[in-house]
Amino acid sequence: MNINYLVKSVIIGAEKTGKSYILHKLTNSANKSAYEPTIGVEFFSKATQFQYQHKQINTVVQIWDTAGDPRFQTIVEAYYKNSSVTFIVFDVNNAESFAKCKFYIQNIYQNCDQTFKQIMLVGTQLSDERKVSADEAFLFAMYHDIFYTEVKQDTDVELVLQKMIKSYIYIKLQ
Ligand SMILES: Nc1nc2c(ncn2[C@@H]2O[C@H](COP(=O)(O)OP(=O)(O)OP(=O)(O)O)[C@@H](O)[C@H]2O)c(=O)[nH]1
Ligand SMILES: [Mg+2]
Repeated sequence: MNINYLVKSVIIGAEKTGKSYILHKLTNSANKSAYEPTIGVEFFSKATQFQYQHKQINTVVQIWDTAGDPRFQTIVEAYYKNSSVTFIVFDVNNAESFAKCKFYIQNIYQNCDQTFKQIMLVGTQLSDERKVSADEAFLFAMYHDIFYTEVKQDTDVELVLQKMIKSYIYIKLQ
């Protein structure tokens, strides 16, 4: 039996943490090596399939890529209010970007309907000097009852996406 889903998701986080980079990698679209900040929001879409409880699950995941620039915060908020799955990205080499995750989580919990909402904290590593340990990020995620994963250049980001979609669908099917 095939089950088809459309999943709305959003990727948020401080400026220059690798959000657009992840989405270009996921959708195999050309990414410029020089940093180009996202202006407002940009749309990506990814079809992904997996087996789940002996069923073939076909999903189209809509992903809104958002600007980390605080000038766009109001616009960005409208998008995460309407998404079922939220990825909060920070750079493990940038302590400020990690501190900002607390703001995002509180903002989501205060302003969004929690029904069927899944949140994943994603740590990227854009340089060599680590400022946030995996333990610290993991404990932070556990405290807020959300998932944590780290992505490096060789990480298969489609598997990360699938992991999240699976947990979302599992909750929906209960
Ligand atoms: N070496 C390396 N560079 C990366 C990686 N991910 C992103 N970058 C680079 O880091 C820079 C910032 O990435 P973006 O993905 O544009 O950042 P962003 O989070 O979308 O930033 P805003 O749109 O301003 O919020 C770009 O120059 C990327 O090429 C990575 O895994 N490894
Ligand atoms: Mg961007």
